[in-house]
Amino acid sequence: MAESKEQVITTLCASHCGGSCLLKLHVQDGVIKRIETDDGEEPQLRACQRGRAYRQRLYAPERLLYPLKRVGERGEGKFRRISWDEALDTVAGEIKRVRDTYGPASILYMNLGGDLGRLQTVVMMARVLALAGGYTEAWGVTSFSGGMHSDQATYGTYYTTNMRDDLVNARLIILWGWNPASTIAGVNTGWYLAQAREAGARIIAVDPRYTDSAAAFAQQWLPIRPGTDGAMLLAMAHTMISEGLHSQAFLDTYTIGFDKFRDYVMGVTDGVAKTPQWAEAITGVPASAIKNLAREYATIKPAALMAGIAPGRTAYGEQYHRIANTLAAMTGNIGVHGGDAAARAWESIAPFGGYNYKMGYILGTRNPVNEQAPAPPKGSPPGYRANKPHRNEIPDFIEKGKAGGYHADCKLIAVVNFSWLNAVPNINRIVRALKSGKVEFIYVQEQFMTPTAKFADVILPSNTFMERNDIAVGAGLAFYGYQKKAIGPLGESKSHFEIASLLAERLGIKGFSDKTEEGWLREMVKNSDIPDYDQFKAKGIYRIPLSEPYVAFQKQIEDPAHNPFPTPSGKIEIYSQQWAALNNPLLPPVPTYVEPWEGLNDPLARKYPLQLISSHFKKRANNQFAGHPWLNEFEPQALLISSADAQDRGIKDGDLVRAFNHRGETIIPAKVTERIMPGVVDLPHGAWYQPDEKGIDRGGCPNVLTSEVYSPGGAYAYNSCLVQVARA
Ligand SMILES: Nc1nc2c(c(=O)[nH]1)N[C@H]1C(S)=C(S)[C@@H](COP(=O)(O)OP(=O)(O)OC[C@H]3O[C@@H](n4cnc5c(=O)[nH]c(N)nc54)[C@H](O)[C@@H]3O)O[C@H]1N2
Ligand SMILES: Nc1nc2c(c(=O)[nH]1)N[C@H]1C(S)=C(S)[C@@H](COP(=O)(O)OP(=O)(O)OC[C@H]3O[C@@H](n4cnc5c(=O)[nH]c(N)nc54)[C@H](O)[C@@H]3O)O[C@H]1N2
Ligand SMILES: [Mo]
Repeated sequence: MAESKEQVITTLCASHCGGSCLLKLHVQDGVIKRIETDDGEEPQLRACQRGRAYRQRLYAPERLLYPLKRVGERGEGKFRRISWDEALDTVAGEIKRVRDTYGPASILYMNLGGDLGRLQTVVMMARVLALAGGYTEAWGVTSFSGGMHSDQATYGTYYTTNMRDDLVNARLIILWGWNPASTIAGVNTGWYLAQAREAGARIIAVDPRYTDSAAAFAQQWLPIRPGTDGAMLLAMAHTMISEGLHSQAFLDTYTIGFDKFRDYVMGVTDGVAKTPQWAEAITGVPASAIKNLAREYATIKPAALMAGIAPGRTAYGEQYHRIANTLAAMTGNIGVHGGDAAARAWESIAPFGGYNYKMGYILGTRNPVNEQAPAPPKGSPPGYRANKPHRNEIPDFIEKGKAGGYHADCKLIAVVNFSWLNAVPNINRIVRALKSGKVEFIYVQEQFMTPTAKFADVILPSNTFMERNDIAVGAGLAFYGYQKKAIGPLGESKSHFEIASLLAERLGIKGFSDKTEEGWLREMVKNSDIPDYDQFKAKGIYRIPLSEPYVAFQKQIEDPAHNPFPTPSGKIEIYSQQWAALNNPLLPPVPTYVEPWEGLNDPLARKYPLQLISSHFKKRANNQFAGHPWLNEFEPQALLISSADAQDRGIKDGDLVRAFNHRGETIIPAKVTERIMPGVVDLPHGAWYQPDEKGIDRGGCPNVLTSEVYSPGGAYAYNSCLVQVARA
């Protein structure tokens, strides 16, 4: 038989790094033979190694291609293949049974990432469950609850960042816990940093690790103890105020509450002046370096303080973000080209992004269970509602239910796009709850046999973005991408839209959808900035024409009389009126450094003296690509430990070590390096939890060590975690 001609399909890799990068899929006879990326005119939308190596994820022998039913114990991972009919009848039957016996609030929907498209997302199953009567959902955004809560308090909105191409206009860029060379942070961010550097910008990294971004772009690295960033930023404010470097005119025009903040910084309020010496003792950063950075940030204009979200994933992480916001105001860097509002620096997905794409998730729907509780007071953490447990509280909710004061008993769990037993703190606690026998039915929609999928009663196989149609939006730059179906689905795997439609049918839901997959995409395009659907589909990319890089709050700054900030006062709220009304002493309305738990002053530090952070890893997108042979060869999972700490413990590079605390233990090789500060160890997040027969993790999963205690603003405190390390 003659071979058919090769076709090249342009699509977007909207994987859960949030990159949105262009891929060119070479397809022949229904098989993707080769993947390339953008090699056209600049600015390209160039993909990283993960997108280019996607074939090994797509065609992995481990892909789940058929529905499965559990035959062993929960968690054991023993399944048999069943038909789609049996799988759908079972899942729909269990949803009905649990809803009718216990009420819809007994159905818990656990969902998170996957691909960042507009149609083939977790919204599909949410719609099914909502139309079937409702469901319980968890609150708390793993990535940046702290940053979202703080942005909302200070600026009254989540749309707070400039487009990434505006970085080339900055004269100073501070990479504060921000490492786009690995985390992408929107396609091409590294390229814009490189251009800024070439144009003479000064670039400084404040990070416990000497990151790839620091190595490639920065002139200076300031190592800082995790969770202490607020203290250093306060000391920078102290220097600016003491030396009269702050922009009083900006503060007078656009903000409220600076006087209260100044009193706190100078020690008028609590008798403690937040001097650089004060901060040196807390942060480990020399007072002279803090002073220098304060002077540079106040005098080099424009300056972009890129406030990463990892320092916000700590105990009281929302305070770090609030103080960073305040410094951006003190230096007048908000609403101007080359500046930045110093809001959370990773928010590429609309509707969280800086740029407000005119395209929604149009298949979303209201959840009746949610609405049974009163609307939360303004200023509450994002997603909070009285009848929603925080995602970290789910094990407690499962074990205690109504008897423990929760709104329901948890009887059925639907898991979609969520590697729960890798992604959430204190996995041993979750495993205990899942083995408690309280939950009657669990189904998981997955592409791979994750540690979570092993706990399923039924697994529904979802396909990848190359096997279905979807649309994704740009991250950091203004464009849309059509994710065209390039090949037929592998095995019997199905798209999120198909699975949800089939379940809706079996549940007797009318009005799930009156359109085909393509019909919905057309509808989305109709409501967007894209002029023509068919052209867009054929081309794969639509760039929104902008005469200059989008800058957040430009209107508010240029013409404040007609453009108030969407806060209660209409100004940037250094003093948050909403937080004042919440009256929670742990959420002070004036940006404050609150001593974190599991920091070096915690008594626990005597037993577990090292601070563990878990960075996002270059070769994975969270838990995705974890088993990818090429990427694993490129950089295997290891515990990063400083030479000094390794020497103290007799650890050599490559030795197997135990990292442990009172919550759990993991055994993995050590990577001894000068690229992490003494006192801190890094176990990159996303490696799969692999318990041995004693329950000790052998996969190098940091969440057997992290704590489920969350910050008052809802932030997951992954980076506030004390451990000890020893040779295994
Ligand atoms: N390749 C890749 N890219 C990704 C992802 C991925 O898994 N892989 N995940 C995506 C997702 S979902 C998200 S939310 C983002 C996450 O993006 P980030 O949160 O920005 O990523 P991290 O690597 O966790 O942290 C960034 C840097 O902060 C440092 N850091 C950690 N704790 C502290 C601290 O307390 N203070 C200071 N100053 N620095 C600290 C780390 O050493 C690291 O270099 O990345 C996205 N991009
Ligand atoms: N210790 C520690 N833990 C962390 C973090 C940390 O910094 N430190 N970061 C946290 C953050 S910011 C996040 S966002 C979470 C991420 O946690 P998750 O959202 O759980 O991470 P993903 O890897 O996106 O998991 C999605 C899962 O859905 C499956 N899947 C099912 N259907 C599809 C599909 O159609 N497409 C795709 N692509 N996948 C599908 C994938 O195979 C994968 O197992 O982890 C959090 N966990
Ligand atoms: Mo995230």
